[in-house]
Amino acid sequence: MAKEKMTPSIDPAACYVLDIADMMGISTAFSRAADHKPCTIGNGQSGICCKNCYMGPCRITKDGQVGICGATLETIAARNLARAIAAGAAAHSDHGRDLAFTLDAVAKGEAQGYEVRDVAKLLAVAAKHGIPTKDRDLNEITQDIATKAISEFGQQRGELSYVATAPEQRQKIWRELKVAPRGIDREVVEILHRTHVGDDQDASHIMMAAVRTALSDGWGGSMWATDISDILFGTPSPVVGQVNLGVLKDDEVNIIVHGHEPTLSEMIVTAVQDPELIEYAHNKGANGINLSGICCTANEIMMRQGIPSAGNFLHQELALLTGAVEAMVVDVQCIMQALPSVAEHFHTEIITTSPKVKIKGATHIEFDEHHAMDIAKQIVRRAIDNYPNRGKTDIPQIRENMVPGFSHEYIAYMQGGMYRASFRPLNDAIAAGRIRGVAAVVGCNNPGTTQDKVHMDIIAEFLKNDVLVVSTGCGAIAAGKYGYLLGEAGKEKVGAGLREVCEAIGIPPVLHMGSCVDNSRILTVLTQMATEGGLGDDVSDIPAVGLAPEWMSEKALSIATYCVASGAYIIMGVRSPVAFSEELNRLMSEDWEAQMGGKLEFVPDAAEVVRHSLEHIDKKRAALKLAPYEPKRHGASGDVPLEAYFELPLEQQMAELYG
Ligand code: BF8
Repeated sequence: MAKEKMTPSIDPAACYVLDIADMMGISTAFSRAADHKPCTIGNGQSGICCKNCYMGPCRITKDGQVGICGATLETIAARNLARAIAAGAAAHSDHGRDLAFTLDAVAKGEAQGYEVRDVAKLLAVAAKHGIPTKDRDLNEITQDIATKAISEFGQQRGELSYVATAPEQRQKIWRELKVAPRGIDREVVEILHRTHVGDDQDASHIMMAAVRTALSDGWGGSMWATDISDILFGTPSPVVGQVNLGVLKDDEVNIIVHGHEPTLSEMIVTAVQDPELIEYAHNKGANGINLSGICCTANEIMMRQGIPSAGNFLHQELALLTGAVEAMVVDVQCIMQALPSVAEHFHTEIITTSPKVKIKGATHIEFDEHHAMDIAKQIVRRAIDNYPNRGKTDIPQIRENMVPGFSHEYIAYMQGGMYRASFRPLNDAIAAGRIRGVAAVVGCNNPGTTQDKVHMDIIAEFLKNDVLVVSTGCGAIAAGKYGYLLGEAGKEKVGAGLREVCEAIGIPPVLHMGSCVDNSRILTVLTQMATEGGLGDDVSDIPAVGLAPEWMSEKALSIATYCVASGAYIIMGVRSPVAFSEELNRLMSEDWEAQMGGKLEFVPDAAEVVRHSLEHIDKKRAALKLAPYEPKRHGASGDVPLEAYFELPLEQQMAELYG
């Protein structure tokens, strides 16, 4: 049967550039996905495949069949999923490790161009890990934090120290289930061991080990990555930025940084402001140097420096198709191997920089934190040298303003200022029903589904239903493209109660909280909401859900699993990697909910996702004995002209004021 033609994207900038690709006969992830016939065994739709040893591979296409070693459907499904979670946890955590090495080099005075930019954060992180700060030199504290972080990767026994920062009830659950992570590398290695032929054969036992590995990411590697990035580059607070392909400039040298780690990209941010390099660009006929980002590197430098984002994951090839990019500088994760073959139609140079990532056809300039600024300048100079080679350009003039930068510290600050920072107003607004609940809509783009559509359909419904949305990763970039990251996100778009809160505090209805490793910030927010009081004692009590509607990476599976283990209801879209194993799906929903209060489900349809989410939020509200959510109950305050307000009966005036 012919494959039904899917609309590739709801983003007009993407569609504009895809027409260019069509005209030039250049393939992109969109066209390759349309032509591709997915292996239904490999994606779990019509069976499952085990290739963990060389007696097979064994294809299991119905329940009751077993592999050559006797492995059952659910064991094979659990092994495959556990390996994917371990790979995702490894990627996030290795990112955290590299930041720890950079911090270590800073403490030793060996990291050219880096410094501790956020002393308050340094002291807060030290306090979290029991590192003394009183009367100590900042360098000594920095060294102790770096040493502590590095040691947690190789730690063999005990618990990661962030475990003790989770709500007490949560810690108890983890200890009872024996899933409190011991050491970051140890948990990843153990999954590889357990899933080797002839080892762990019990699906639920394998998945509990996967839970511990995912927790070593969320409450370990990723949390370290976020905290150390804040120490080195500053804790984000709201800044004005811009997003979409229209941020590229026709008359300037365009450099795009793409990938994940902020270490090199932050140096490039500094290098492009160097007067000598700007002068050099002028000498080559350009009006300046224009830096932008793609994927989570974009989020890192957008959140802190307001550097524009050229788009999310599926924009990486599209940016090159404008013909206006002199250099795309990549580090790790989410980088398509197709980039050099798209770039070869233009003058663009793809530059790999990580010792871990090389791509045939790309130039490799290896990053080293000890000489970071020299390397950053070398890359910028190279891009400028490439400017005269530019041919015809075609940049869609489509861009949107956005306000990212909602770190958990800023969210607390915005609710009470420097002296009364707290989560009390948010908890109160949820308790009063002004805000029905909170949803984290995060994750990737996936060309298996129309780009940004499910993200946007879900966000639109949540906002109408007074659900406050937080976002990270490529989902946050998507929200930015359609204007949801602005305070003026539209009266008709946002329910009256939620709008009242957003207008009173002065925030957008969707809060951009950062990159994918910054999902650890969401864990911290949930912890602070749980400990603030009024919404139960644990993350699992809060009327909240987490969604990754267009996910594609193994990291997303790790994030989902650590969020479930932290007590959240998580729904992932696109398709289930374990669809064929009813037993494993039941285990991750029913069993995990009974054991950990959180559950994981795969639901591709946006309307279904919203229905499940709102039902869950209302169920949690009822369990907390909060008033049932009523859409029209709140929100008239800003809409009643003052004279009209005073004409209201006193009772109603009070209701307008206090809910
Ligand atoms: O780091 S960049 S595609 S994997 S969401 Fe997804 Fe986007 Fe990749 Fe997470 Ni971030």
